Amino acid sequence: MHVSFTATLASGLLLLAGLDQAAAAPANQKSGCCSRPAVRREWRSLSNEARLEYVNAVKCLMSTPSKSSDLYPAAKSRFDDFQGMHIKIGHTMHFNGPFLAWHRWMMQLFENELKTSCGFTGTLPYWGVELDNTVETFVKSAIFDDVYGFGGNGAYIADVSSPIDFPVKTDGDLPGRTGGGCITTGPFANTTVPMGLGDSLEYKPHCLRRDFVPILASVGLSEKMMSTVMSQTNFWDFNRWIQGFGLDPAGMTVHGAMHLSMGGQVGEAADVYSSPGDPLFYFIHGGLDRIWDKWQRMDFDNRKTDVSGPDTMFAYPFNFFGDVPYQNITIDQPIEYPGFGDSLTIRDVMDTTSGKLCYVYE
Ligand SMILES: *[C@@H]1O[C@H](CO)[C@@H](O)[C@H](O)[C@H]1NC(C)=O
Ligand SMILES: *[C@@H]1O[C@H](CO)[C@@H](O)[C@H](O)[C@H]1NC(C)=O
Ligand SMILES: [Cu+2]
Repeated sequence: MHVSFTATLASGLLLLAGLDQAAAAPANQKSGCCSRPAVRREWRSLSNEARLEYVNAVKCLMSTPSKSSDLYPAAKSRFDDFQGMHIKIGHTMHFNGPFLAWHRWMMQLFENELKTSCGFTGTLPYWGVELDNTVETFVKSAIFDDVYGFGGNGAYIADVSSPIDFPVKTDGDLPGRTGGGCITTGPFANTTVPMGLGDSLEYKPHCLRRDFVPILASVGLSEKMMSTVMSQTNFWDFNRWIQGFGLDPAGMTVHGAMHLSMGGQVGEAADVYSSPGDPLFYFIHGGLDRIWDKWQRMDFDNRKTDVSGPDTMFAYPFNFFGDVPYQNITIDQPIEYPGFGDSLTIRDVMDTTSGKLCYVYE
């Protein structure tokens, strides 16, 4: 079954409460103690030099040979290995309980890989959605800068109905799409993505497309939406507000809006499985991890252990296609990262400042 994030949005919806100013400090995880957490920053808080260091580290990872081609035969680079992993087990960590925890560790693995394989000295930057949640600001986002960013939209292609040119795309019509073409400017111009779109590890090289839908950002990432998300009092409800209430027009919330505002109908970033083929993926999930962390820290004593939801994709309460058998997860649910080391449990990633994690969001 091919599943894309969703169709359109009908209704609008926190502003992330005041940002904590954490002091800049290097990670210090010696003896499991996180006394000086690394600070992850919003893209616009980075100097141009720091932005270029990140862009170049990602490009370096794209030219670092795959280490997991036994698992992901189409992967040429270590960057592609991440995409392969996300496709292969994509049905185990979307529209379910492990979703946020699984992606939190994926972000850490990616940051670690940039450091160990490419000498990156910074921290994973994130997308502060509150800066780009209008139609006007979205398209001008510094994240899409051609020099100090990741490049912008593809050229507008009005008709994307051809099943030959566009075999896999977001279901339904997305009014307000503005792109669809291959990326031709910026540091990732002419990037060839080896796998996808969709749930397949087959070698299917294709250009990196983007298909901005700014209206989705203006609704799904609005102050109203974010305050509703942040006012949820338990993980069950919070997770539903992050992942959405359906793939129907009215059901899309934050996660869907982040992916679809960039990926639209035919772009890589919109695909549930192959979206890590677009390096923007790491801004999306860094941004989402920051929202989860922010929500946790509003009542940390309770929320550092609050996790729930089904173990199965599209099971209740994400049963958008009917009921499927499932069990509810516990905090000891395993989370797997084939090709990237040992599996963990959700408990291992509940606190960004303990155990294997040692970072805070500025
Ligand atoms: C991208 O490909 C096009 C067409 O092959 C070419 O004209 C253009 O110079 C390339 N751009 C970059 C940045 O490599
Ligand atoms: C899972 O948890 C939800 C919320 O507490 C509950 O409504 C549902 O019945 C549980 N499902 C199973 C299979 O235990
Ligand atoms: Cu994902």
